Amino acid sequence: PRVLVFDSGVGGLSVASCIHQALPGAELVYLADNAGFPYGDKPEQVVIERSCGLIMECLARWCCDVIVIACNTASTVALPSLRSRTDIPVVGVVPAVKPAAACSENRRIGLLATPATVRRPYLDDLVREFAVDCQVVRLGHPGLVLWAEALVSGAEPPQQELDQAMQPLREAGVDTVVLGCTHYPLLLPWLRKSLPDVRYWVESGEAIARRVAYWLEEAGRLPEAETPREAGLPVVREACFTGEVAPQMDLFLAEMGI
Ligand code: DGN
Repeated sequence: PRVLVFDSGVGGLSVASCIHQALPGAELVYLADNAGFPYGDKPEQVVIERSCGLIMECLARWCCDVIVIACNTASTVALPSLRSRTDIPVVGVVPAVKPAAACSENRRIGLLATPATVRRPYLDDLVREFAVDCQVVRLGHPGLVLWAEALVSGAEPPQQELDQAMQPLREAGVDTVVLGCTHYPLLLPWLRKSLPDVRYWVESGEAIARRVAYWLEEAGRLPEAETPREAGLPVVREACFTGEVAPQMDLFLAEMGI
């Protein structure tokens, strides 16, 4: 089976890595619109047109069994349009508010996402539905996604600036943080330093991997649990970037275990 994983940049690799761990027998095609990065400050219509257009082009080249929009920002706006253009199951990401509410002991949750995602009304619905008894501090920071992307070129995130940005979450004393952007798991070592009292860091990758497994099973394409990949076959069958790629990308992929 083959799974198409899409993001505006390298953030979706955090999701690809979870899919690979859960389904080592599945082949991944990674598509990144890094020429259009970042999506967080683009008008909705632009995000819809770019992401759907690119995914459809990629599907014309690679037959895939499931499509994953591994980008919260695109998932919030592009899912209906993409689903109307293809019969292939599409899995989107939503910030993991529900699992976070299940973890939090002091009922104080921080939600980190792009400025676009924290503004979307569906987030209010998620909080109302799953975390109504929690104080949810939303932080839409434009820098985080850029720092995560710069990791590919070997640039360390500026810890002091990050510490400053996390101040509202520290002040609120949150014990749980939702990583509501697929780039953010890449920043975890630095985020942990900034917020040492946080006990639970919740991302969406594992839930997405389960959803992918569900659709593969529905299609009778689920690889057997212990199917090892054939030796020598790359996990990412093809990595398509719309823009320039840092020379260290291969190394970065290897570090992520994909
Ligand atoms: N990885 C994308 C997300 O989950 O929202 C980043 C969006 C962006 O390009 N800013």
